[in-house]
Amino acid sequence: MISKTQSNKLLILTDVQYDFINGSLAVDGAPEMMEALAAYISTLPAGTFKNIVMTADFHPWNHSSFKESGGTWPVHCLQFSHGGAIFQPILNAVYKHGAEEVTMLIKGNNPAVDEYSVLQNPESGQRLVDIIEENEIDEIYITGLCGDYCVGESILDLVAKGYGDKLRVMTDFIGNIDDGTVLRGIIEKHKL
Ligand code: VGL
Ligand code: ZN
Repeated sequence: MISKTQSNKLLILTDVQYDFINGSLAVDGAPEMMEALAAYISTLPAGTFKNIVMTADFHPWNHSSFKESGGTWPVHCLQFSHGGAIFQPILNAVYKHGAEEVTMLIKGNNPAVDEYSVLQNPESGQRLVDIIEENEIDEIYITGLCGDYCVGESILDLVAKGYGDKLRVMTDFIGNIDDGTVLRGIIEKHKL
């Protein structure tokens, strides 16, 4: 699929957190898919990705997206909880990969706002843009959970920032809450 070439590659692993895999907001098929993603990263030549960014939903206990606070979701990805932790097989694969830099970016930390896309978080969004620009990234590979929310919204924001031509959407490693319709719609609409 991906070879180590001269182009500077960034891998974005979106919200590969236990609550979306086998916790309170578990996505169908996510355990197998995320194991497969970890295995895939492990097979790549070291340093295929110059940069790896891992995003994390990082909610305070009273986050407005939770049902008990008037939102739509069950409690998930509480700050520093097990459910909010990064799936260990992926973390292991990432740390062994030999990227120049691995960066953790949080979002959803403000109780008043939901930030599906990492670019909606002011600090993390700016950091991601800086990483893309400073490393002269040519290709942005995006994976993770969930395609119809956080991955999809991040794709839309990256397209809006002008990075559509660099985007590579790895649908084999993106789990969806719906049947994939939302993500397919985004990919088709923006010709990704
Ligand atoms: C997400 C629902 C609520 C996601 C985050 O990561 O896609 N979905 N919070
Ligand atoms: Zn959330």
